[in-house]
Amino acid sequence: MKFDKEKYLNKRENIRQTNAFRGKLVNTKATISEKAISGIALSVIGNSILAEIELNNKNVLVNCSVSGKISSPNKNSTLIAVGDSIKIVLSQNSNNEKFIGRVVAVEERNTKLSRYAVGKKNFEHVIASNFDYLMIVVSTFQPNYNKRFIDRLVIASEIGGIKPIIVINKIDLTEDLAFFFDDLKIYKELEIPIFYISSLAGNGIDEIKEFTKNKISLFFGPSGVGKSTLINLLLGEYTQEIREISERTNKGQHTTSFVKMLKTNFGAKIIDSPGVREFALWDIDKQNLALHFHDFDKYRQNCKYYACTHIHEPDCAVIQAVEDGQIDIERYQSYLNIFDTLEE
Ligand SMILES: Nc1nc2c(ncn2[C@@H]2O[C@H](COP(=O)(O)OP(=O)(O)OP(=O)(O)O)[C@@H](O)[C@H]2O)c(=O)[nH]1
Ligand SMILES: [Mg+2]
Ligand SMILES: [Zn+2]
Repeated sequence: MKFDKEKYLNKRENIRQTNAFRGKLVNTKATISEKAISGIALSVIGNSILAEIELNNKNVLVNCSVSGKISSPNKNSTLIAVGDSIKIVLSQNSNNEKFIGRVVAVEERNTKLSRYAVGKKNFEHVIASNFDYLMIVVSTFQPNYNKRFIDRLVIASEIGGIKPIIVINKIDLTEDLAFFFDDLKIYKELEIPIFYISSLAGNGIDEIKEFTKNKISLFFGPSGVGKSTLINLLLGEYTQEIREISERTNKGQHTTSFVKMLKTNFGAKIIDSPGVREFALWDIDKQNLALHFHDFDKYRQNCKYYACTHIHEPDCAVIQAVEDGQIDIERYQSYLNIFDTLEE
């Protein structure tokens, strides 16, 4: 793979800003100014937050900063994530032309997608909050999908209280769609909706529009699967003023470098996000992992040991079901895989 310097620098800058940001103090007891108004964070880049607020019965965007202590119920967690409900004190800039805001508080998150923060012990990295659907976007080929990734994200969505949806993009790259239907059968059995689409040829886009209407959906997945291409189709002509540095300098690369919420003209709110390679689960341990594998549910109760981990214990009904072909062997592989990466 070619080294992409701009992408690297963008990424490094984001990490630097995020780390600086994490150092901010959280004050859970602060009294919030009566002047503060409510808003939603649409993008968070380091210290600068783009928020949507209601002003004179109209929704407007306002650039905000964070300074000093902010009141928040979330400890050891991302201070402000896209989707967060925030409280803002407004003021006008020096020319009295434009409103600017200062974030003074963050509210409790209803739903969220969280991962274990990279390189930081016991710190929750919230990718986005207060949304409905986690659209797990993968492609048929270029890059090939990986079911271990899907399994992790299905668990993360359950932990965060979000409904998982699988989106298989780039179906134009295969002539054997039946293979994918068969390979992903287990997720259908788990009642996870699956969309087969091509953002290049336009297949399945109307179905995605219909499905995401009046909902807030985070599009999440590995780099290059086509999240932004799909999102651009959903946005159509209607674009919002959230530009990326790389788009502005127009170097011809569109790799997404930060999370941002966008509005469509058909009533869906869409969150685009940078591609991920690894995803360490947050808020789960070895003991409760199996509870998130619902295809194990009907066997688990027949294990001989109450605290069976379904790995080495004798008379394990889950292992028996795998051997009998009743549990998908790849799901069991995922289980083992994730089990190994978790704390006791
Ligand atoms: N063949 C084919 N190519 C596609 C399709 N959708 C997107 N692509 C191509 O895949 C490449 C990556 O697309 P992006 O939309 O930038 O992917 P992304 O998931 O947003 O990537 P990151 O922002 O890096 O996470 C581009 O060259 C797209 O033209 C599709 O349905 N079929
Ligand atoms: Mg992208
Ligand atoms: Zn067992």
